[in-house]
Amino acid sequence: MSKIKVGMTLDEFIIQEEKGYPNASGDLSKLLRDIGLASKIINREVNKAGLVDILGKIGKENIQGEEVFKLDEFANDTLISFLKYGGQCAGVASEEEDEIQVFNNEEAQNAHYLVLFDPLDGSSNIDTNASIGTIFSIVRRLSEDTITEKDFFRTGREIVAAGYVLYGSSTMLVYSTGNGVNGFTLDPSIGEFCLSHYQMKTPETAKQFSVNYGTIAHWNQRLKSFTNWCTLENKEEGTPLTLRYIGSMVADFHRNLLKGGIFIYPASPKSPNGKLRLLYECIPLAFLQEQAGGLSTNEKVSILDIQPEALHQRTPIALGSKKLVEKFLSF
Ligand code: P6P
Repeated sequence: MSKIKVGMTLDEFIIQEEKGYPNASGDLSKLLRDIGLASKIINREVNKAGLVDILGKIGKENIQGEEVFKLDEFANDTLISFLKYGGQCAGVASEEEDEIQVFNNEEAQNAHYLVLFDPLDGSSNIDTNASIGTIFSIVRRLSEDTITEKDFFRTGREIVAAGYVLYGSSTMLVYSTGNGVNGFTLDPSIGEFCLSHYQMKTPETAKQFSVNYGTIAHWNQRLKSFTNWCTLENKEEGTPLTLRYIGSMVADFHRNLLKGGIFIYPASPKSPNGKLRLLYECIPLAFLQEQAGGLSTNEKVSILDIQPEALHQRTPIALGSKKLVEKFLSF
């Protein structure tokens, strides 16, 4: 009888899960705990953002050409600090860092894992109190030799774990190590993430879709035909669907993961590879989506089969309920 029960803490869950792998060193478990701890610190600042001088922009742009908010920088620095000194991580790739960060401190010398993350996705929503999130994926370093970008350029089939933290009406950590997706809700009264969503599965079909209609002028025919299908009155097809678009990928993704749906961010003439980053946004969320029974695509292949070639490369993406992604690809 599994000792997994709703309400157990993240640490207790990880210990129980680890028992299923007698040869596990426990390093990945410790790394997941470090990420959980860093996210609690980030959560504390996100939750009081309106009260202290941590809102607003810092007057610089990141390599993406996007305005950097104070909370972006705080989240990035917090994650790097916990990972650098946690002893399980040998280096990181961050949306906020131009280059990979290889750790040379003593604690990181024997670390086997690398972490790729978007420290605070949805920054443009920070000042309006909409949900934002941290997205991460974990890979093993290729060898004990010097770490290079190639160690980070891994397909979604090679990652060891992926997850996100959603700073919303409640704060949730959702992750997978390849054996299903589990969600933990932060209980502020004890400061612990507690299991609230065991073995999350995305419904095969659903009544909602998520796309920014403001970019319709640049859509390809497939997206125009699919969204037209979504809005038709057709009982047999189960349409029309409801449009839900928050503009914060983690929040849109999390809703679809739970309720079913499809999220689409297409390519456009301005962004021929779309806006969202492959390594630390699309691959981790596609990994979770496929672990939860859904599908992901760049309109040619699964997001998990794209071979990364550049640290901040972007990709068009559609992911969500299996039948809705299949319908999208059928046009
Ligand atoms: P648009 C937030 O800035 C983000 O990177 C994702 O979280 C979100 O899905 C997307 O951009 C929204 O982009 O162009 O619709 O505002």
